[in-house]
Amino acid sequence: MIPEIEKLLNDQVKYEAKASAQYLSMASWADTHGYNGIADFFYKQSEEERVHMTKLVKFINERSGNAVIPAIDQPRDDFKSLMELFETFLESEEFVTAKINNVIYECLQFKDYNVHNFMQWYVAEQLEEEAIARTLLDKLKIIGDDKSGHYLFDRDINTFQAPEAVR
Ligand code: OFO
Repeated sequence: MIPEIEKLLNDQVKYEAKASAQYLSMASWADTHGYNGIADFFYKQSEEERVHMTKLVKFINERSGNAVIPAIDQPRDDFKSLMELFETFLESEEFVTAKINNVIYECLQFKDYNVHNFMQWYVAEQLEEEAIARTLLDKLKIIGDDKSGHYLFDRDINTFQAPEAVR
């Protein structure tokens, strides 16, 4: 495996692991604030990011590279509001998308079409995750400080889907 690409993929393992830990922390925050639907949503997101990470670990090793399992800093758990929670979600997804785009850019520079092809799955996944994060944030902006709106948002969050255009 091209060393520069291996390094970028290992960095990506770290970003996926960080996202998984961050979403677990967000699920826990929601659980302790009475938002059980939101907690379930983030427990699921956390699992998904762990799958993204594991897929990379296996791919690196299968391509005769060496996957490095990273140490992870303690994630944030100091959210002041649902809005802040979901802004953090969108920021995290945008960050991961930028990193994935960079891996793809470098694959083209190094003519590593195999990794380029592998990374397309992540591109599609990010498109959907960013869309759902934006949709949820838009709904929260409409709801504002309305407590019964928050109640319904929590009740219905696991039925929301990404817009059809990205599915
Ligand atoms: Fe949504 O972060 Fe993984 O790819």
